[in-house]
Amino acid sequence: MPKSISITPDDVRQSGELTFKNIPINQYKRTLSSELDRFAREDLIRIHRDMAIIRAFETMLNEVKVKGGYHGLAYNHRGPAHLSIGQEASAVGQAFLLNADDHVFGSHRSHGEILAKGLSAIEKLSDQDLTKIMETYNDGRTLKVVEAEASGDVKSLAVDFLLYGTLAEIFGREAGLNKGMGGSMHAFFTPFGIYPNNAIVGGSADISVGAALYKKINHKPGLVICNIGDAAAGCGPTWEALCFATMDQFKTLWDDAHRGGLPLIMNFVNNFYGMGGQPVGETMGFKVLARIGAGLNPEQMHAERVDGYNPLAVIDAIARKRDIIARGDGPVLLDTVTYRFSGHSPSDSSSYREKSEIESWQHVDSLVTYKASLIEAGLGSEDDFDAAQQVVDDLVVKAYTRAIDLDLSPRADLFAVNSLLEKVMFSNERVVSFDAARTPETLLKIADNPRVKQLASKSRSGIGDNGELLGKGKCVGLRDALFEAIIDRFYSDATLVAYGEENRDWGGAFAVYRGLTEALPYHRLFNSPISEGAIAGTAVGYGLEGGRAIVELMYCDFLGRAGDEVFNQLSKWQAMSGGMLKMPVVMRVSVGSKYGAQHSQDWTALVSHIPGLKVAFPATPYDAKGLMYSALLGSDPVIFFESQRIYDQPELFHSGGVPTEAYEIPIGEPDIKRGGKDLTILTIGATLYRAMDAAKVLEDNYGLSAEVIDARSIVPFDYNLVIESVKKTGHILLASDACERGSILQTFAAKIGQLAFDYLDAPPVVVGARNWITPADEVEASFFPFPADFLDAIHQYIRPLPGYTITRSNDRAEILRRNALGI
Ligand SMILES: Cc1ncc(C[n+]2csc(CCOP(=O)(O)OP(=O)(O)O)c2C)c(N)n1
Ligand SMILES: [Mg+2]
Repeated sequence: MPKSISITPDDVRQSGELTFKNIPINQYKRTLSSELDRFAREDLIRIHRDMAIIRAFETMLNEVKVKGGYHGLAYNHRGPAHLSIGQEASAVGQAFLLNADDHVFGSHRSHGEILAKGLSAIEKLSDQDLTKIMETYNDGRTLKVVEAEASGDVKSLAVDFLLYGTLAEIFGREAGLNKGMGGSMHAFFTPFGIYPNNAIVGGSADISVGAALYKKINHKPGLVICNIGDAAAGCGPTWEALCFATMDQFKTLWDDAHRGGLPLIMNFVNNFYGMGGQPVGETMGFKVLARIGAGLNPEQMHAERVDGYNPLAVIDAIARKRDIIARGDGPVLLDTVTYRFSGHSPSDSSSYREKSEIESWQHVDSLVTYKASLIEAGLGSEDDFDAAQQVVDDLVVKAYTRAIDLDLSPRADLFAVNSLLEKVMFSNERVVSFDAARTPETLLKIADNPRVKQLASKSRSGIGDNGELLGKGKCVGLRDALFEAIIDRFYSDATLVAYGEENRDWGGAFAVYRGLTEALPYHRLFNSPISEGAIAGTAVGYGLEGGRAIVELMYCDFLGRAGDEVFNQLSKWQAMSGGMLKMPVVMRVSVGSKYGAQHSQDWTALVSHIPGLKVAFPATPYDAKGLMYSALLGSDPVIFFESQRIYDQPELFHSGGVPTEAYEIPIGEPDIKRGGKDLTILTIGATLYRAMDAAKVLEDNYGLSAEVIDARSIVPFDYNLVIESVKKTGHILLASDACERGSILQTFAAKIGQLAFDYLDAPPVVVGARNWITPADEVEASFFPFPADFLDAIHQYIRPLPGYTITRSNDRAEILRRNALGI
């Protein structure tokens, strides 16, 4: 909270009333004939064509799913098809005015939006641009299929490209828009401004906010539209996204060049159903969805209900909302009324609605009513539209015939070594700046930074000239080392932003960012709401748009609050895009120790289990700085664990201490912290220091030399160093502060057992925390592994220590007893 905002009792204790503005509902009153002065005749006709294309495309898919083929050609599409038959006008109306710079995100039901946005972009882009896009995208693979029989102009070819690319993607073919790795619910095509569609209900909400944030911070043209369903209004992340999007600071605290609301239209595609649940009358209480705007900010997000069965009403709304955004008064909220004739999916038997209800909407089918108004306005005859329909049907048949042909449209060979998915799970690039042409915006020279100056007087090493341990206050600690890497990167990459809870002014919850507030303007370092989902989700949107973000969840215990964003979004989009997107997002999370059950868990296993995330956990200042540099120079999502136990830990291992200059430690390389020949101890995180203590006891009391290896990274992880160590020692113990059951160390142990079986004299043993809640700090030794636990495990399972007395029995009977109890 900045000091400039003062809370006074006189202000906040005053009595009064809060008033609301009226929220417009379906206020568009014009007829098509009265729009002839605002629209070109061919545009009005094209609106109908685009709706007809979507209808034909979705009808084809419905037939494929229900009848096992289309146009006499059998095909078994095993994947999903959430169709939008009936919803065409809302998609085409929305896309009509948009340019390729305007980015549209969507839901599982987005085929129609993809086609509408694509058709609109094709209309607006020059032939030259279209040709370039088609020739370069996916190395020209998609174009190659459609250009073989091309006969028309570039725009016609581009329409073929769009239909085929979308369908090939739905059918999982390598020439699809995302090389078949996205599929029906996730397909997208960024050159036309079609951004990721999301199978998680409400999943696009916070991602879109992040995309709008990217545009705003980096002065990129265009706006962002988030299309989510009406039932998504009940999702927590949607609310977090709305809160994040409407933060006051955009319009008050950010500097002149960046002041103003986000360029975002949060559009609820309101078809009045979830799958079968009904937000109005059953599962929600708002009655009219647009009402929710009233609770978000004084502008009520300019909320409005618009008739999505009239494409012209939607165009009118987009035009007006675009003006609001252009004057810096966004974001805006639309409640676009529509209805799907089709089921939730083709297997839906519509048990939750009356046939008469569907028929009442079919009665006002926008394709029929809009066509009637075109004819009435003299823009065509029935015969003209019949002929146009034939052209549309032929387009869909052509796309279908090509997309089902396995010779023309093969799937990626995922059995091959170095397969497509192996290549796109991570992008593995080193990128100094995602906008090298721009000078990073900062407030003072790095040398003038008060913390940088303060650190200049500290010892870089925790060990003095005579080998003595120096006091922590005198040395550069782990939090300082992180700060040095982070602040330096802010002076090299203009797109880099940091945000999260208490990031500004407070200096980050654990003071890693102290000194950053002085260095960075608001738009590069800001406080977010307490919205872990939105912190993660907006970073996903920011990253996939082309910027680099470092975000913080105070405690890794809060990962659950950002579960979907971390597990399904951050980790997935590089691969689901077929390698078209990058995700340069570093998420800092900390592991606590003395704050009890909900603030002291090591959840490395959770994120390490999810394919698509890199995971690092340094335990020394030297490693922390080098790994942070690598994370902030990479192009992949990194979950960066830090232990609160050791934030002030000086460097004890690297000779010379923490270098002042930049250096990188590759993510994935463990490091020997103590050489030895009798036993290997592999640790993750702060457990390193307790392993060092145990190693000393082993040396002093039992004459055994333990080799201590610090994992430093978890994903990726190069096992070679550990295997080499085991070859020498024949024994390995693995330790971390994570609960032992399901710990990532169990995977490490199994792998080492498998790969180094011939060299091991005993199976690898994992020592972790008990499978309990984290108790009070005073009794933490009963929970976290301490040196005595290491010695117990070594004595009982690795090699007996002469004369050793067990501290806490952990024999076979005891392990069986505890496991039978689930503890
Ligand atoms: C988080 C989450 N919960 C549940 C589902 C299963 N699901 C898929 S679509 C859907 C209904 C979504 O309704 P709405 O958001 O209104 O979109 P619509 O299907 O009407 O287009 C549900 C419950 C899901 N995909 N994601
Ligand atoms: Mg719905």
